Amino acid sequence: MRKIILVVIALLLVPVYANAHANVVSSIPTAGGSTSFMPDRIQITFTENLLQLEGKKVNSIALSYMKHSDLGLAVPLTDVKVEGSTLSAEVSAGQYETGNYNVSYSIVSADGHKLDGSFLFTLKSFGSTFQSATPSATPVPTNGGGDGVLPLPIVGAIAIAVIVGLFVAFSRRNRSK
Ligand SMILES: [Cu+2]
Repeated sequence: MRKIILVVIALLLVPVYANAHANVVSSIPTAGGSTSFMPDRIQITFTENLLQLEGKKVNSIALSYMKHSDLGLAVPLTDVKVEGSTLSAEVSAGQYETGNYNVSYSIVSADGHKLDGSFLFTLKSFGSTFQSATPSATPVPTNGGGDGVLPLPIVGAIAIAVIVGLFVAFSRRNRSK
């Protein structure tokens, strides 16, 4: 009888475990927040430890300056590190323009589940530096790995704009009836 109870408990626990997907707990800078200085490291902490495989790039993080809403300029990141449930990378030394920056990440939690996402933060002070010794390292434009391929956050933004546009058009048409 005790064995049966244990099996039942084990079976009940399986879906709970399978649904324990990683989520973002916190980040530096705060998602959707604003900051006076570009931090020397971008950092994201998840609800679960991240998977690490020797010699394989399982988890990635990228930073881009959203010069215009439709254009992201990649900001070089180095020293990508996974420590438990935290993914971080060093921001290249230099000066950074004020405006919106997008952090995108692609991780695999220890249970093998993949999670992609992104968030924005705003740099408030022009020319903010975190290492004034380095004169200038303005974000360098890149093609993001493929000509004509829009980064996912931008595709998402366009999709939202289209949906909002359709919604507005639809509700206007309904009102005029
Ligand atoms: Cu999971």
